[in-house]
This record gives sequence, structure tokens and C-alpha cells, in this order.
Amino acid sequence: MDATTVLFDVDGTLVDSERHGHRVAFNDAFAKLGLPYRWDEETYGQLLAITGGRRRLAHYLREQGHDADEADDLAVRLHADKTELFSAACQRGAVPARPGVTRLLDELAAADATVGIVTTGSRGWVEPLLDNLFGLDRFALTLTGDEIDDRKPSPAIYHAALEALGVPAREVVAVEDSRNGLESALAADVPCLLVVNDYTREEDPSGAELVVDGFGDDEPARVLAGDAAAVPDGRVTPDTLAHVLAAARTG
Ligand code: XBP
Ligand code: MG
Repeated sequence: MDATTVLFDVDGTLVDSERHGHRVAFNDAFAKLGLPYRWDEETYGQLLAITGGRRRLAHYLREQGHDADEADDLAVRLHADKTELFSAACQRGAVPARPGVTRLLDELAAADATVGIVTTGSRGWVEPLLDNLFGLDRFALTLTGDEIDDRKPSPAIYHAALEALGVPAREVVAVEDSRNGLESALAADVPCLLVVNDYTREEDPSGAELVVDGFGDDEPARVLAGDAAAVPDGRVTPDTLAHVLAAARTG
């Protein structure tokens, strides 16, 4: 493969973490502060339009009638508790990798690819999650919402990753799950493989070079948009990523 650099999103991409991971931690944080709020799966799916858990909380609290200052103060306290709770979940192995991710990361390592992380999530849980599941030393770069406050869909995190790695956008492949992540990559001119999940499969995938519904190890990955030849045996491999780069060059 000639795609020597791959930038992975975390939530929804490497791990299907939102529905039974982050959402549960947010609800436990509400309970810990004695607040009556609970996010059911549908409500949370709608709130995912807002990237960054603290901003998501502040928005919701303002909607519940808290004034802006009170909402911001509460959001900071809630988010600190939530991050601690979710970090503990990551450390006890309660947040599994999506099927095929570890196999793909191993294949990328064997192909001497440079692999980085670009997530709006908080470093407080991102590091223990990545270390617990994959080993942090596997990643040449890990950028989180703590370092890059201008969150997806802004391209800021991709620009920062490209600069840190010293690679041009068109020689990199982004692997994302959501419209926000896709727009961030596109705005930075980075070709994108979109691996959707139950929360994001109905979002607009336009702009992605290839759209699949998984990495293929539990069941064959279905190609939802793009060249099916990129996923010949239903598994996303380094050659799939090379196809994404080639499609971007000829697109
Ligand atoms: C997804 C997000 C994050 C998580 C919650 O990040 O938007 O905010 O939902 O994590 P990505 P925090 O898909 O870019 O990995 O509460 O730490 O923000
Ligand atoms: Mg994501």
C-alpha cells in the first residue's frame, strides 16, 4: 500500500463507544450530582450533533432552562465526573474495539504505515482506552479535544496532525464514522474512508471516497458507497486505504 499515513477517529470508529459507553457515563454523572436528567439512546443520538462532551452538556442544560453561566459551570463539573467515570470504564475493558480494528492496525504496522489519532474526545479517557486496547506506542501521534479546542467539523485537528507529521493532506487517509468527522477531514483536504455505525448510518456520506458498515471481521463489510473492489473479501485492509487514496487522486 502507498497510503503511508492513516489518521483514525476514535468514537464510533475504533470503538462503538457512544450508545453504551459515553451515554451511560453522562447519565452516571447526572446522578452523581443529584440531577434528574437522563439521556435515552434516541436523545443521545440527537445530541451527538454537538461534538465535545462539555459543549454537549452545556447546550442540553441551557435547553433545560439553566442560564448560560450556570449551564457552563455545571457542564464543567459534570464533564469532569463523566470523564473520570468513562476513563474507569476504559481501564476495566468495558469499551471494546470494533471487530477488525486490531487486525487492521496490525496489518498497517506490518506495512510500516504511520498511524495517528484525531479525536474530539478528552485525553483523560482517550489514553487509557488506546493503551488498554491497542498499546499507545502504536500511534505516531495522538491529538484530542484537550489540545485542539476547535472541534470537528472544524478541520483544525487534521491541520494540526498534518503539520505535526509533516505530510501533505492528499497522501493521508482519514478513517471516520460521522458527518462531523467527515467534514473535518474534507475541509482539511484529507481523503476519507467512512465506517458508519448505528448512530451515523443515516447521515449524509457525500464526500467520502468509500463508505462501509464495518471493518469486516465479524461479518463481511458492506460497501455502501464507492468502489466495491476496494473491499474484495469483505474486509477493510491496507489495500482498501490505498484504494481510497487512488480514488481521491483520480476523483
Ligand atoms: C466524539 C465526540 C466526543 C465523545 C465524548 O469524538 O464528539 O465528544 O462523544 O467524549 P470523535 P468527550 O468521534 O471525534 O472521537 O466527553 O470526552 O468529549
Ligand atoms: Mg467519531
